[in-house]
Amino acid sequence: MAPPSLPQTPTLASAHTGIPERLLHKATYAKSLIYDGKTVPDTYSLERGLPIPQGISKKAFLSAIEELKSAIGNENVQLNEKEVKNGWYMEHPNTHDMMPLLDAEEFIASAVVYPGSVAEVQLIVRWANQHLIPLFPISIGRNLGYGGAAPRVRGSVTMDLGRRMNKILDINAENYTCLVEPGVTYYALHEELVRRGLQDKMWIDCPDLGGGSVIGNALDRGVGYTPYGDHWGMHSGLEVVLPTGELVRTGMGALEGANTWQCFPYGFGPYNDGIFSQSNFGIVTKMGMTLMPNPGGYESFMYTFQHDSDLGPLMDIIRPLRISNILENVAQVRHGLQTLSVKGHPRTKYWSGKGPMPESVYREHLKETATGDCAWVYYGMAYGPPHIRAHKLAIIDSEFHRIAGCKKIDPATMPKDEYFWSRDRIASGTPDLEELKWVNWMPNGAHIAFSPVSPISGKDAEALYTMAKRRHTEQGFDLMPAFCVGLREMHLIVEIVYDAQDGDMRRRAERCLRDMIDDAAALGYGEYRTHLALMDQVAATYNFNDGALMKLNNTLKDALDPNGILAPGRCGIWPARYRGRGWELTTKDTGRSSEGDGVAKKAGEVKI
Ligand code: EUG
Repeated sequence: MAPPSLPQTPTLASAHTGIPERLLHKATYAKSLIYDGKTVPDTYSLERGLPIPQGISKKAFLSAIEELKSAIGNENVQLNEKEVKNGWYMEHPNTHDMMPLLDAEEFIASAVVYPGSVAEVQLIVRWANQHLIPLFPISIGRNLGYGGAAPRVRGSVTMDLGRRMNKILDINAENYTCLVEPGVTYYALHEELVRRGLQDKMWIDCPDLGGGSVIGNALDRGVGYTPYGDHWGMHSGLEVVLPTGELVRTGMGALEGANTWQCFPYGFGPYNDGIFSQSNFGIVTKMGMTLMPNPGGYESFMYTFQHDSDLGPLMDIIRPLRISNILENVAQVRHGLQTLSVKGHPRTKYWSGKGPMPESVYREHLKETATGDCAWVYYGMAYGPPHIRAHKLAIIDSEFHRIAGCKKIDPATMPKDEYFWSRDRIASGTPDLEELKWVNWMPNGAHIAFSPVSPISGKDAEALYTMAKRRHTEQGFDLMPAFCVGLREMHLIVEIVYDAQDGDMRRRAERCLRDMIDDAAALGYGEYRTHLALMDQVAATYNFNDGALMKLNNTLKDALDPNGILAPGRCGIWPARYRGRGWELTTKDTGRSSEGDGVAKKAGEVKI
């Protein structure tokens, strides 16, 4: 057990990143499990000192920082020169990636700035243009598994929008919409619905963990588990500060005085929102989001399947049911091993051998759990009043039972603290913290995701699963896949859990991820999202017609950000000043530095 001296997790009452009071006991327990598994102190000194971005002298950089301090206040600009702290999910750093894939001092900020208004965001952007300093905006910075809060370019100044811009600007109970600032988390939005007595009327859609920014997650095209699980698809309206400092509202927000900004996403003319997601073309300062009406009842269900080889037939059964909305939500089809790891214990509790845990070992342990011995688990939900649910559940039950050995687990048999109930909360709009527990699989547990997209088909699921299994076995990792089933596609999520302090394991994790990305591309699959270190490689797999898509992105980048100050390298998009200087990290570079050889001296010609 962890020492009782661990400080209490901040709650929403004291921090915008905090945990809701109702989940405090869970946070306390999760934190103790994580700190039990840490073998090194949280805080470490920066061996390489203040990370100055390339293209500016230390003297000029420090003088620019002084200038910024006098413009927005000393307390709103912090240099990152001595030491950093890793913490854990609920007390995460905004200076670097606490789950590094490369050396911990590669993806790291030189300073963090905290704007308090849109005008200050504009001021900071103009300052960055003037001094040619790379800026990396974050909302909350909990993009964990994909780089967290870390900038792609070493020494970037991180703009932490969330700390001072975290208001829920509007909840419209007639239209079922809201308008939020970057620092609003799923936890905070949900608590506000409860506080206003609206939770019975409308739901949010949240990811597995609720600490992320509603804006940040949608911009990275994250996924949740109600019928509103496609977060980007469910947003309506953005307010954006462009890299040159102009302020834009998209969709109906462009019409002064419109009351339709959160009701109709498209407005008039080109639909521009897309260029501000997974990009470095602007800083989103407000976003509209739709809310789901309470469907008048809901019911989670869970089915288990006995054989690894049931995966293909199951997916072919799921596809027509999902497309016709008999299966209504973004469900997860999880591997048995992941239902074991989410109990929160180190893998050594079950097995202490090297390499992947043998199937016979984890299946024996699964016998003791609520799922029982199985290869796959389907977690889903039916919505609506009882007679509507009964109709759909009957179809699902007879279809799933076409697979021999399929079992429906009666929810009434599951204890209150069983993981099933966490899926139940999430699929009904109540954010949770349970999912965090599998990071304890390894000491100093870190995770990086491989996230390819495929049609909902047995052939595709098997091809990806077989490939991932081969690469995991080669590098000695346990394979814990989960398929998140969208409407006509599914995201396979393979989180490699590794010991962040173990250099050899980190390099094997990188090798495994890079091999899977290449293998997937050779089979025709691409990732929907990826870690900072892998963005160049993933972007290069989107290669139709001699990389025409990246040429278009580059054209947009140069037009919108002539000085190349905004999040250089994010999603593989490099500004002209960086291009052709070896900044791209490609498949062969495992373990190398993240930096290229300088930046062009001359900035763009546009005056700011
Ligand atoms: C998860 C889900 C994701 C993702 C990363 C992690 C959680 C897995 C559906 O998207 O991108 C249990």
